[in-house]
Amino acid sequence: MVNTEICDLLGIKYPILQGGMAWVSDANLAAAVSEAGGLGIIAAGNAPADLVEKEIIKAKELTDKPFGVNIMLLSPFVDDVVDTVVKHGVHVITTGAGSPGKYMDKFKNIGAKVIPVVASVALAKRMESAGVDALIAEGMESGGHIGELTTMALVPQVVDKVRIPVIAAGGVADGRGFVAALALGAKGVQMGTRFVASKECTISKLYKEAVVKAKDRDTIVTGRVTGHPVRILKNKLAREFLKLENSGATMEELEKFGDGKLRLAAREGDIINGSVMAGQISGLIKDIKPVKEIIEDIVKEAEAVLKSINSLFEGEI
Ligand code: TUI
Repeated sequence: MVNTEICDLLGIKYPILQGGMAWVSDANLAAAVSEAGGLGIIAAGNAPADLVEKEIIKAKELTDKPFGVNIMLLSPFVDDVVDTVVKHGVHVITTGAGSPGKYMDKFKNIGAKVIPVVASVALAKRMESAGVDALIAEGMESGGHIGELTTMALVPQVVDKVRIPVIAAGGVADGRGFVAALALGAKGVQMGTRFVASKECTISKLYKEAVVKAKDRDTIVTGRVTGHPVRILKNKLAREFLKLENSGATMEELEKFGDGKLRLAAREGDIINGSVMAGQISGLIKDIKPVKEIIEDIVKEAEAVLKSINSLFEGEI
């Protein structure tokens, strides 16, 4: 057993959240994670509100446990997605790629817990002042859109500067990472890539296998030039994107080139020309397991890790 204030805040058994990954985190994955005692999260990504609504309805059919929706604040449909989430009284709202400040009143009116993803201490403090319930401090080890700091450096600095609970994300995929996050002062973890390689994840098998096959240095960051750094697995698309970037292509050209590429990889299984977003921890992931096993193995492993660390301190005067 492991119990932190995140469990009580969100009404879940284990303080383990599943990252809201665009084109990946659907009702099926989210419901499986919530059923297994974690917090499943549906990703709105760049999807229109009616699609997000369908997933929310489906998740409610699949589980009666709490689940969340991640709102990607750069989405062209963000206002409609916010209204949909509010209409359905979603329990937990996480946000990414910006500040949810202007939507706070709407979320608070329905009693939802609001947990933005932050990549800096400054934004963490701003979000706390805006009245959010907790924070996800996400390091640059993560897949997808990232900040500049590593989880190791970011989490304790955020923890020291806010009073609300902090959840660590980026580079966590097993019991060791979970314990490390707790040691840094986090009250829970969010994992994305580990849940990509799960049975219940509905994306192309080829995408999952690419994660399992990946080694420690197989991810790369594109988009640094445009100010939208995105971590993906190295492939033809990554090489072409970087070439275009270094040739001085405009923001519009790069955006046009990147458009639809995540869907291409995740849903159509084109892992050569598509954008295979995945974290640095891919190299640690060696199998595709049921979600329940992933969560229970992490908790079991964490207990063993703690015992072995404890033994290092035994025998002291
Ligand atoms: O949002 C994510 N990860 C994502 S979103 C995404 S969809 C996408 N696809 C292509 C290009 C761009 C996005 C794929 N992966 N993680 C949460 C996250 N948020 N990481 C970093 C941030 C962040 C960055 C800057 C949050 C706020 C911020 O600045 C806001 C401000 O006001 O300072």
